[in-house]
Amino acid sequence: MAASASSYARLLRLLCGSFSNQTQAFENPPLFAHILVTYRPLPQLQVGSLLLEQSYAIDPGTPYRIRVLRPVLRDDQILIQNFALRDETRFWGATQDADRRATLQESDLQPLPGCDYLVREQGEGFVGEVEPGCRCLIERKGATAYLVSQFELWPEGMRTIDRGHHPDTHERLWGSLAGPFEFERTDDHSAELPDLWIAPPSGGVGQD
Ligand code: CYC
Repeated sequence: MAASASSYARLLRLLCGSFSNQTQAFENPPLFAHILVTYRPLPQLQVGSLLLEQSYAIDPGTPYRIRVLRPVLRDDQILIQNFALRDETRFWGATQDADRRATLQESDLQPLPGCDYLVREQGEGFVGEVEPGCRCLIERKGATAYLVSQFELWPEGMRTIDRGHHPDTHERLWGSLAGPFEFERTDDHSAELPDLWIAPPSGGVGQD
């Protein structure tokens, strides 16, 4: 199904929030660590740019993953581009610090080729997976792996599963053994989205 500007805006709104898997982590230690995930808009960057931090709840100021994610609408398909950050420690904790967030510039972004996410609407939410081709290569603990990843997002929460596989043997090298991380939404930051990013297209009728 072709995506529209209104579904693009809905994805941005649903992503902009804070999420926690506290329930899952408390019910299933030690299979699931307690993880916090926050996405917040970066209005000074290109349309759709969101700062993402993932951290352990015991140490929220030291994210194990900080990225810029940028949903884009291209040829009626929603993609999410993923970027790493140059000297990323400068931005640790910036999802909770508006002043520091405002210093992040387009020149701080490093594209992660092969790591675009393909997204489609499903019911009240969205589902997606990393683009085909096994080209999203990640160096971790001295080994290169390609990413296999899926997510689901809906108004109350988010479910994600990320795994790294060996490029030749396809053996799983890292990632959850016990299935997806189940996050509940704990906060909504969509009010911080610039109006221009989520405005309905001008011209009205027939565009949607
Ligand atoms: C890596 N997770 C990645 C990568 C992508 C995503 C694209 C590879 C590129 C990168 O290094 O950033 C996931 N990107 C997404 C998702 C979307 C997207 C889901 C849609 C919104 O645009 N990931 C989890 C768990 C946690 C985890 C909570 C425990 C396993 O969702 C970890 N993801 C994780 C790790 C990496 C990763 C450890 C590798 C990053 C690295 O080692 O540098």
